[in-house]
Amino acid sequence: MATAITDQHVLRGVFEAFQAWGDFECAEPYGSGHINDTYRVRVSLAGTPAHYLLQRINHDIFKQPDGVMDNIVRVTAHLRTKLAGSADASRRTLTVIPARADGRPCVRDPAGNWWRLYLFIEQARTYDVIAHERQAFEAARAFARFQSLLADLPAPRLHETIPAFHNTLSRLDALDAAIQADAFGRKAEVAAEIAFVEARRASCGHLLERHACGDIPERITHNDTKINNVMLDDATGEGVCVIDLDTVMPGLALYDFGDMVRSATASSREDERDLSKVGSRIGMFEALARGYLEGADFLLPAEREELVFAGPLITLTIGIRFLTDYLAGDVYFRTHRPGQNLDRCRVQFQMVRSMEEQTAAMAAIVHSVRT
Ligand code: ADP
Ligand code: GN1
Ligand code: MG
Repeated sequence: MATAITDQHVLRGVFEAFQAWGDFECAEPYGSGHINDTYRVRVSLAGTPAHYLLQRINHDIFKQPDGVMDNIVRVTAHLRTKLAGSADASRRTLTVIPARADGRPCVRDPAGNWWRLYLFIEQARTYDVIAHERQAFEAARAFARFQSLLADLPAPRLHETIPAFHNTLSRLDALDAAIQADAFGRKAEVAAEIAFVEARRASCGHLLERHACGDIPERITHNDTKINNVMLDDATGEGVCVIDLDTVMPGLALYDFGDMVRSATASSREDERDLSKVGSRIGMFEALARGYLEGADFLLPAEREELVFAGPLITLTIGIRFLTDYLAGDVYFRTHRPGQNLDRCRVQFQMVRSMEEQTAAMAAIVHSVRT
C-alpha cells in the first residue's frame, strides 16, 4: 500500500464523506497495528471535544474490502442485538459509520483507497505487552465471549477475507518459495531460523488433520487475537471491546487461543532484539486459560485437548510469516527499521522454545481448570 497519508486537507475530506457529527479539527496517526493506516480524528461536537477512529484499509492485503466490510457490518449488527439492554453497548462492539453519499460502510477516494470510520471507544485502551495476569484473564474472556456470541450468526457463511490465513502448511509453502527465490540475498543470514522451522515441519499439519477428520469443527473466529486487538476498560480493567475485525471469518477456535498465548504471555515486545528478555510467562498462560475457558462454553473435548499445542503452533506460524516477509523484502507487515521482521521472527521462535519447555506445566493448568 502507498505510504501513509498525513495531509490534513485530504484526511478532512475523507472524514467529511461519512455521516459523522462534529467539526473536523485534526487527524493523527494512531496505534501500533501492522496492517492498516489508523488515525484518531478530533472533532468539536458543538463545542465538546470528541473523537472518531478513521482507517485506510490495506487493500494490497484485503483484496476485497467490500467483503471485509460486509462481514464487519453483519458481525457488529449481530453483537449489538445480543448486547441490547447493556448500558454501554456502543463501547462493547465497534460501530460502523455509513458514507454520506450512498450509506455504504466504507468510502472509496479518487486515488482508489478504501476508508472506514468507527466511533472511537473512550476510557479504554489496548496494550502491546501486558503487565498483570488480570489483563490476560479479561482479554481471553472477552475473545471467548466474542466467539460464543457469534456462534449463532445467521447464514450465509462469512467471506474468507484472506484465504488459508492460519493454514500452517500453506505458510510453509510460501516460506519455501521465498527461500528458493531469495530475492534480496538474505537466505544465508537466516540459516538458523530455516533449521528451526525444519525441525518442526512434521507437526505443522496436526490441527489441519484433526479438522479434516471431523474432530475439530469450523467456527466463526476472530483470527487476529493479538493482545492489542482487545480494549480493556481504564476504570475496571474489563475486556470491554474486541476490535480489528478484518479477519473475522470461519476458522478454528484453537487458533484464536494460540494467538492469545503468543501475544499475551510474551514477556517482551514482539520485535525485542535482546532474546534473553523473551519468554512465555506461565502465570499469564494460566490466566488466559481460566478466562478463555470461562467464556468458551461451547468448546468440545477435542478442542480442549489441543489448547496447549495451539500456542506454539500459531507462534511458529506467525514466525514463519515474519521470516517469509523478511526474505521477500518486507512487503506485508509494516516495518519501522531494517531487520525488524527478522527480529520479530526471532522473538516468535524464542517464544516457541519457551512454550515447548513449559508444555507439561501448561497441560497441568488446562487439566486443572474447571468449566
Ligand atoms: P491494524 O489492523 O492495523 O492492527 P487496528 O484495527 O487493530 O489496526 O487498529 C489499530 C489500533 O487502533 C488498535 O490497536 C487500537 O489501539 C486502536 N483502535 C482501533 N479501533 C478503535 C476504536 N474503535 N476506538 C479506539 N481505538 C481503536
Ligand atoms: C497483524 O493487524 P495486526 O497488527 O493486529 C496480522 C496478524 C499477525 C500480527 C502479528 C491481517 O495483525 O495476522 O499475527 O500482525 N494481521 C494480518 O503481530 O495479517
Ligand atoms: Mg490490530
